[in-house]
Amino acid sequence: MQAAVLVDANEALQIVDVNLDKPGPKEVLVKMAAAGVCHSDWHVMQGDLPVPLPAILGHEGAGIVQEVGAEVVGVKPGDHVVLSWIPSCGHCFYCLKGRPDMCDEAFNIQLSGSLPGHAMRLHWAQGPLYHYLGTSCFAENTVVPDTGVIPIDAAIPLNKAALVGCAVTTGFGAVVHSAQVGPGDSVSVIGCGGVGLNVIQAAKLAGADPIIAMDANGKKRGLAEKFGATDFVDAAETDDLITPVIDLTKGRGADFAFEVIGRKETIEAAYGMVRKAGMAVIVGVAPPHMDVSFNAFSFPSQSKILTGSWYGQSIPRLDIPRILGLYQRGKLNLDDLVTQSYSLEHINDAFHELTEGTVGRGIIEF
Ligand code: PAD
Ligand code: ZN
Repeated sequence: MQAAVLVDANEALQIVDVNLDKPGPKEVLVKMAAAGVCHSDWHVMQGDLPVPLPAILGHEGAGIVQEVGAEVVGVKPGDHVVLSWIPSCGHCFYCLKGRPDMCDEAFNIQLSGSLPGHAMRLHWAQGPLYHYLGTSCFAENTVVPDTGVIPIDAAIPLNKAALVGCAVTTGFGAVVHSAQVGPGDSVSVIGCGGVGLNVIQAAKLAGADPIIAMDANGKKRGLAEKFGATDFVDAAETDDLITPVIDLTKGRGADFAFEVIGRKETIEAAYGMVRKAGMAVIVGVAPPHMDVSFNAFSFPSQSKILTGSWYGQSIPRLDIPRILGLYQRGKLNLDDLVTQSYSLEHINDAFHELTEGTVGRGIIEF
């Protein structure tokens, strides 16, 4: 089958023929229909997120089950599924605590580049070929753990459902689970890409007002407003993102700020633009060696909450169908998120356009 392989950081993806084993007892073989192009894959391609290479990237996908292992329950061939890049085990400390986003087994899968039990189902002529986040969906087919497939209503177009595998669930959950934004709360969102637009639309759904969107690409204004932004700050025109937020929030600062890029300056700005006892939520993924700096006196004296959000602190098996239900009833917009679609052969163009900051979400259609 054809797949996009990353051999080494700072190289283009190679479209090559690879082999895929049959699924193990608790694994599922999925024929991919669509896969979103997320900045997290780009971080890996840039060498900013170290994972075992060579690997097949892609972690935001949907497809149709072809084959299931002997011990799989809950999905069968023909089912339409969204892949979850946190295939939470259900029995570790964090799963039992109701925090499957922090699942130990899912973290081990991420670090090892394999499936649970160190299983490797991908091979190519050159030697080992690693899995990525247990999903590896930049390929015509993939084998994933049964904990990483979420069955969905077959009436939902798979090229829309794919986005719920990462961008939508991450943005929605950051607002609904991590921050718990309520009606009338003021929200600022730095970065209006695939994930940031979903922070914006979830904030709108929660009743937030104002919703202040910020992006270094002025062309994002239209998309941000379409998804619910009440105000837009063009970050290319100012180094000071804090003052506009103070001005738009009666001189106080935002109740909630979301950083959805992963840069030092914008993470520090997010903390700076929330009011006393407000909350800054860092969604953007920064390189592991990067540090940020905050004024120490402000911690006790301003009592701001600084936190992060990983996969929207979601429970994928509950949240993915919940989000798709909101889409089906017209309350969440997935249709306008996809601004470009590409064939697998053109995946490097998709990443190029992602870095230009012009796309809502680019998607690979198989
Ligand atoms: P994207 O590339 O679609 O969007 C990033 C946006 O930020 C673009 O619109 C850029 O124009 C804008 N931008 C870049 N630099 C600046 C700047 N200095 N000031 C203002 N705007 C700027 O990315 P994405 O939405 O796919 O991902 C965004 C981040 O979220 C990225 O770091 C990704 O790795 C991370 C992510 N986190 C999780 C999680 O679970 N926490 C999940 C998925 C993605
Ligand atoms: Zn992602």
